[in-house]
Amino acid sequence: MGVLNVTPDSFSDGGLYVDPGAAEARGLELVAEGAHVLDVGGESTRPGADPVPADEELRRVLPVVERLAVGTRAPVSIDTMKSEVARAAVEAGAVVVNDVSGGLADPEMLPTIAALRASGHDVHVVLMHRQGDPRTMQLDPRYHGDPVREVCAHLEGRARAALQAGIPLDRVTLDPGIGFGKRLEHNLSLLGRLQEIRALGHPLLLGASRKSFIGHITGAEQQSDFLALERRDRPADRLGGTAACLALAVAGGSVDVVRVHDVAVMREAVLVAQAIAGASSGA
Ligand code: HH2
Repeated sequence: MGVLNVTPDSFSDGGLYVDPGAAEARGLELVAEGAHVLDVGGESTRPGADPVPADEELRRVLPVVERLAVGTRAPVSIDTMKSEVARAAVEAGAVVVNDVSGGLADPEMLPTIAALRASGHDVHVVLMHRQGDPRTMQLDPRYHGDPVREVCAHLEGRARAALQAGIPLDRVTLDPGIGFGKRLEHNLSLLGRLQEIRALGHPLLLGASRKSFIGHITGAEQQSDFLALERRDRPADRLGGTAACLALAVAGGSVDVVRVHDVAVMREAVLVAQAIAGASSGA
């Protein structure tokens, strides 16, 4: 899944694709690099981000969804927490709704997806775990016990809510929400135990691309000498860390979709990891 943020303020690519023509060109580039799905988002969810009104989000994403739905064979996903945006995007050609609030931010989200499905749109939904909202989620994230078990229990509940709203379980993908209300140790536990979340029986999506926990591990943020300034920790430079996460997750057989900004490089990482895992399992 290639990331296409049509926002002025996303943490790693904000402002690059606000013009619909530039966004369309980037979408086509991501597909050429090997993306199977394009995830279009009009509201940043980075820590500290302010919410965007629905009319502004629609103004950003709709022209891009419309263009890509006709301009490429890759399915288009809409990254939104608002049912109004999800509905308009699906009517414009999107076939996946990626909701980082797991359907909780807007009580109409799951019923809207069910209604769209009933009217003939075979919409899939991605339900992600997060704790808190973007403005506050990284201030002091805590889990009462085992964070992985808490995330599993939460996601199981969200999948049940989707089913109750009328969305079949085979159309629900789950996501542990790396970086959303999680400290480094929480992210690492989740990344190391993805198979426990995958055991819930749903496809699993992983969004680790360029995220700040990578910079925390590599230590670039703490270095203060001149060279470190040259090598400062910029999100677009977290390629090696992103590739390591993806390779381990894919080789462990526990993820089905990886959401990435750097499709060509991550495609290589995934293919090599899969080949090694396949050879060592005799497949
Ligand atoms: N992460 C981001 C946005 N959407 N969706 C899912 N399912 N999983 C994720 O981990 C996820 C997501 C944050 O990354 P990005 O879109 O690059 O940044 P921003 O939210 O600042 O636009």
